[in-house]
Amino acid sequence: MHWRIPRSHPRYESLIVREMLVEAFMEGIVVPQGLIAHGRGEAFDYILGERSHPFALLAEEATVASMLLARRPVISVNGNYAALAAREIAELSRLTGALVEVNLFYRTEERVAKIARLLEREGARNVLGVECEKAQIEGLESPRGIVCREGIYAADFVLVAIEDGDRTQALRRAGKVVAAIDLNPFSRTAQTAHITIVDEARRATKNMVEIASKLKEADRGRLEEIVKNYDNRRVLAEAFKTMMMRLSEAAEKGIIIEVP
Ligand code: PTJ
Repeated sequence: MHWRIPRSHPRYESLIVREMLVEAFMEGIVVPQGLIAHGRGEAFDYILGERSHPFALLAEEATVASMLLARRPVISVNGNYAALAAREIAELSRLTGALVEVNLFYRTEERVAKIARLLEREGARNVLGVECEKAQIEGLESPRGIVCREGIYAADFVLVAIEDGDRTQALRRAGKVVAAIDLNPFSRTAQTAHITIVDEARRATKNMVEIASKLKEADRGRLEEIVKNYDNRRVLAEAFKTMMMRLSEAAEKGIIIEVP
C-alpha cells in the first residue's frame, strides 16, 4: 500500500524515497535488512544537509572518468540501489559503456531475477546476474561471492553502492579499482574504496549521469588528468570536516530550525 504524502510536508522528498523502498521491499527487491541500512544512511544524510557537497562531486567526477577509461567497467547493483536509482543506473551504463550486474549480499536467484527485470524495465541492457557463467570472488564465502565471469570477475573497475563491509576489500584484493557510494565515511566500505562517494546513492547517480554526458566527449588525456589529480584521503577528510562544521554550528546555536 502506498501512503499518500502531502506535497506540503517539509520532509516530502525523504518520505517519498522511504515509500519507494517500502514498496520495493513488498515486491521482494529490497530485504528487511535493507530498510535498516537505509535508516542509517538517512541519519548521515541529515547531518550532511541532504545535498551533494563539492567533495562528493569530485569523487563522482573521478568515478565517471575512471569508468570511461576502464577496459571493463561494471556497475554492481543490490536491492537498495536498484530500488532507489534503477533509471539513473541504466542511463549511466549507457553513457559510460559500463556493464550492469546484480550482485547481492542476501542472494537468492529469485531476487537476482526480479532486480534484473526492474533494471531492464528502466532501460538497462543485457543486465548480468541471472544467465551467466558464475565465478567466485576469493575472500567472500559462497553465495555472497558469486559473480558473473564476464562481469565483475573480469572487471578492472567496479562501482558499488550501499554495500556491506567486506565486499570492497575483497574486490580490491582481486585487483580491481573500486568506487563506492556510501553516506557513512566511517564505514569499512568508505574507508577501503579507491574512490569514496559520500553522497546519497540516487543523488550521486543523477550527478554522475550529468557528468558522464559532458565527459564522454573528453579526450583520454583530460580523463587521465582527473584521475591523477584525485585524492581520496582528502575527499574523506573533507566529508568528516563538513560533518564536524555542521555539527559545531548546531552545537553553538542549539536551535537551527526556526518555527514561524
Ligand atoms: O540487496 P542485498 O541483499 O545485497 O543487501 C543490501 C544491504 C543494504 C542490506 C547490505 O548491503 C547491507 O547490509 O549494507 P550495510 O552493511 O547496512 O551498509 C550500507 C551502507 O550504506 C551504510 O554505511 C549506510 O550508511 C549506507 N547507505 C544507506 N542508504 C544509503 C547509503 N549510502 C548512500 N545512499 C543511500 N541511499
